[in-house]
Parts: sequence; C-alpha cells; structure tokens
Amino acid sequence: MGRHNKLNKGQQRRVRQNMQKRLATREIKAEAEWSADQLGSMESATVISRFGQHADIETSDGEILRCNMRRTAGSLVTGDFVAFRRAPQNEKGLQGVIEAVEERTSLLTRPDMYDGIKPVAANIDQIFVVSSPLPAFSSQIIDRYLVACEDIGIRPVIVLNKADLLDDTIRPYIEERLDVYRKIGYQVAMVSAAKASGIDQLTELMADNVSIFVGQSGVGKSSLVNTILPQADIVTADVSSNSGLGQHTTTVARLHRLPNNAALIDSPGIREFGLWHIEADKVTWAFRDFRPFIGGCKFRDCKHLTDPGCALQQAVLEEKLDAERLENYHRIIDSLEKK
Ligand SMILES: Nc1nc2c(ncn2[C@@H]2O[C@H](COP(=O)(O)OP(=O)(O)OP(=O)(O)O)[C@@H](O)[C@H]2O)c(=O)[nH]1
Ligand SMILES: [Mg+2]
Ligand SMILES: [Zn+2]
Repeated sequence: MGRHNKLNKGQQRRVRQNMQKRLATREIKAEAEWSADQLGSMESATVISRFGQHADIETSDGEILRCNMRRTAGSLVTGDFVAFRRAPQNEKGLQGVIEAVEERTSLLTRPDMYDGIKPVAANIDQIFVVSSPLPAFSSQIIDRYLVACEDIGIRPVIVLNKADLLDDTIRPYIEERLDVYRKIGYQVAMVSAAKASGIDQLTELMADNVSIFVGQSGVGKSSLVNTILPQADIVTADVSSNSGLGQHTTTVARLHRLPNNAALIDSPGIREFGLWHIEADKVTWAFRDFRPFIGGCKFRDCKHLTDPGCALQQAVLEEKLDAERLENYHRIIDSLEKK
C-alpha cells in the first residue's frame, strides 16, 4: 500500500548484506518449523502489531501475515519496516519469518517501572497527545509528552477528546490551557469521539503521515480510532466510576490504515509518564516557550525558582510566560532528581 512498504535499492542491499553476514557466521535455524531453504524470497513489510515472539505484518499488497521473529532480527515494534520470508504453508497460525528490521527514522519509547525503557512505536511522523475532561485533564501529563516529543524531534498535536463532557465548571480552565499551547505554536484539536465532532480536522492532520495516539488510559484513544475507522471495531471500556481512571483496555499498539494514505497507531494508555531517561538540560530546552528567556538569568546555574534575577520568573511576572508551564517544568525536574 503506502510508500512505507517499499524498501529502496540501498535498503534492500543493506538487508541482503546483513543477511549474508549472519548466514556466514551462523547457520540460521528458523524458530518456526521451517528450514531456510523452505522459505520464500525476501519481501518487505510493515509491523502492524507485536505479540511476544510473534508479529502481524502487512505486506506491500496489504495482506496481513502472522510471523515468527528471528532472535537475530533484534527488537521489533509497531511501525517497524521489516524484511520477511513466506513459509511454505500456514503452520500453527504462522505464515512466515521476519529476518531483519530496517533502521528506524524515529522511535517513541516510554519508561516502564519494571522493564526499563520500552519501545512503543517506530517510524512515526506525529504524536497525537490525547486528553479529556474525564479522566481529569492534566496539563502535567501533556507537558511531559511534549518534552518527550521535543526530545525525539517528532511533531506533537494536542487533542482534547470528550468535548461533549465540557461543562461550565471545567470549560474555562481547559480552554485557557489549550490557548497556552496554541500560543506556543502547537497544533490543538478539540474533538468528541462520541459525537463525531472535530474528526475531519483530525484526519486532515493525519493525511500522508504515520500518527500515533498516546495519553492516559480512558481518554478515548481507541474510541477515536473507531470513530475515524468504524471497521477497526476496537474494544473500549468505561472509565472506572470509583477512581475516575481508565481500565487499561488496550494492551498492544496496533497500526491501522486510513483512506488518505495515512497510518494511525492506537497505543495502550498510561497511568504516569516518567521522563527519567531525559537529562535535565534537555527538559529545559524542550520547553520551547522558555527558549527566548534562557540565558537571560543573572546566574548561570539559575534553578529558575527563587534565584535573584531569574529571567523565567520575571517573564511570568510580566505575563510573557505561562505560570503553570513553569510549575510543571519544576515538577518534572523534581521527579528527575528523585529517580
Ligand atoms: N462522553 C464521551 N465519552 C467518550 C468519548 N470518547 C470515548 N469515550 C468513552 O471513554 C471510555 C474510554 O474510552 P477508550 O476508547 O477505551 O479509551 P482509551 O484511551 O483507548 O483507553 P486505554 O485503551 O485503556 O488506554 C469509553 O467508555 C468510551 O465510550 C467522547 O468523545 N465522549
Ligand atoms: Mg484503548
Ligand atoms: Zn532562571
């Protein structure tokens, strides 16, 4: 289907060379039941979803095949471009073997308390940071995602879903926050999966790109995919009435094709988004709205708290910088120090 399925000449050559290297150093035994000479010739595909030692891949004809992965193929995530070989027949639900993974143009990771840094998706062009009024809107989580996006150099889009739930108590605050992001220069979209409102604007932003929905569990990422692409028919679940939090319904990232040459990845929701894999200086830089003032502080090692002559604090006083952004910044820096 899309341009992303095709390996160019150089890539094909690299894949072949890597294969030959491996063939030379060790005999390849398929972890599936096939010997190397039973498998078809090398083809390219995109990883749709990954489950343990298996992955669903999409071939250049749009066919979905479940494959085994060679241990030598390295780590694999949704969005990866791979080289695979077809099996002679479907065996135990498996239809081929993934031999190699293409170099990635981007990789979104998230720190996991148990597993360390976990890759979420590869080769994405933009990240839709989805929030909602329920679970409660959190500018802290949005700012954490924005730091991660700046760090890996991927364009973020801020999405407020469940706009149908905005009432007079919460609407003014959320609109104020969204305005802050607009002023910084971020794309913002207010949508409702339930009412199918704002969806055209959203899909226009996705055209010709690979996009991913990220955000807290329960904000409606899968519901949005279902509204955009009804045949996706993803399972969704109510936000818990006790905690007001999502139930972690989606457990693996999955890539969906949209008609406008777009790919959209639904990802599992998070409870917290840690940033302890990013240096403090990088965090400061990632707050783009701070950049005009950085370097203007009296002291080089200014912590931008109560230090005299702090250009950031001054900018907040003069309403040139948003106070909540500076607060969120300090909460992120504090969490790095406690790691
Ligand atoms: N009122 C309203 N409810 C919505 C909207 N979008 C989603 N919901 C509801 O929010 C709940 C959570 O939706 P999901 O789509 O499962 O949320 P998710 O972000 O995919 O959650 P995880 O898979 O756990 O990360 C469901 O009960 C949805 O029906 C919306 O626009 N308005
Ligand atoms: Mg979901
Ligand atoms: Zn300062």
